Amino acid sequence: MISEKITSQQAIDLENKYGAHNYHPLPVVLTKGEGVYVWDVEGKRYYDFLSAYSAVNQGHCHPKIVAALTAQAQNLTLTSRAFYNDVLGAYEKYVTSYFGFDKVLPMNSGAEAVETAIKLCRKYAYEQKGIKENEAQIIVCKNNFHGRTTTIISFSNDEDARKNFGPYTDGFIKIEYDNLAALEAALASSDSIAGFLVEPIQGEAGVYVPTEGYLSKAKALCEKYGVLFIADEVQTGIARTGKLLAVDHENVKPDILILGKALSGGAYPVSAVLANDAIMEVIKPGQHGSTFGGNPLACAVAIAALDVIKEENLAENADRLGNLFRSEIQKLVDVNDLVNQVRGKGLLNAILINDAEDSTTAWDICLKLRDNGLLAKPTHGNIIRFAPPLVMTEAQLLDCVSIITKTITEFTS
Ligand code: IF1
Repeated sequence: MISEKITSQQAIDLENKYGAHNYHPLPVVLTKGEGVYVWDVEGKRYYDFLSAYSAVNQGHCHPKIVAALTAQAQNLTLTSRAFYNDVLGAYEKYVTSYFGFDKVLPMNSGAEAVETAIKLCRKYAYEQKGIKENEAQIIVCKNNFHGRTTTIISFSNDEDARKNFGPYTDGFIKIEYDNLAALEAALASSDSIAGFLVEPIQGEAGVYVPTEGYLSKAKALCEKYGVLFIADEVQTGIARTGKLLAVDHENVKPDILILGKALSGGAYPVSAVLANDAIMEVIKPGQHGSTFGGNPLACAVAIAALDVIKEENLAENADRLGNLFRSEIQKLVDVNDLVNQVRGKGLLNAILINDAEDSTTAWDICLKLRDNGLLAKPTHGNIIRFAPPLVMTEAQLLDCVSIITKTITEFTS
């Protein structure tokens, strides 16, 4: 237990010296989170406008989720799946009926759930569709982000994410996002197409919301060609975009649904893959698993986290506040040349800074936002993502709009 208080600089120095440099964090050192707020070690309070990349939709340290975590932690945290326990089945019943699928395969990180969905899709293709073994192809979109394992970065086109991590995993076809003609061409290109893996909104790419109808038409094309529609809702799910799932905006039911992040409200790594029996039953004992997957602590936390989403009407709140946020920030876009566009859905939004992708302007603006009490971080180059916890009130949102407006208006590079 670290007992003595350390300064921000001491904490930064420790991470620099003893930690891998796989991130370039904004220089702020946090020590407490509650609801929409976080505090740094010097006691300064900030609005959190990143929500740990949409893992803290329910707000930091939500009392109901923390209570579930601490209660379960007093009894039983991990059994492995070598034995049954009294929480996993109850969670599986709860989460499958919550999202409307027959079965769930519980994992821990989002990337693990994406990997699980890939394995499930391939196995279904070989054993149910008769695709020749080792020849299954999965269609993915350019500028995707689905995690950082070797297979997942094999189908990334982000050089930072994939360079010098080869040799790469085969079996993926990259197409243009939000392009139905490209999707149909790929679907028709071979009899070995097993699945289409897609983010309903491309988050890391810069919050790209596809054309209205893209998801429902893409699903219809997948049905036409007998290909599984796999929705990666790790970032867009759990009420973030103003509906329980982003695919709900178009009433699309994926064949395979991938969840993570806010499935636990940020209190514990919990991810999940949901599918109906015809697909999920291709996995037999010993063919997939994980030490921590579906552990009692994760299940207790996830039940509480999902309860909160419904009890506090967080999807409706995200929808209403998202519309308010975009309409308010649009007023800034209309008068300030530094901001080209505001885009998003629900409380997953981003602004496009009018500067070169490799400029430091977005970063410098985030440093000023920090000084003004709001934490956000650029995604690619000149795009700043804004994703506060969904428990935000209208008054707090308008306070944040004025911080963003003030910061951008006063910003001189
Ligand atoms: C980082 C952002 C990136 C995801 C989608 C799967 C995963 C993610 C749609 C994997 C994870 C995180 C990873 C984190 C930054 C953040 C992120 F878009 F959310 F901001 F990178 F794109 N599918 N996204 O967004 O889940 O294994 O991380 O639990 O790696 O820098 P994970």
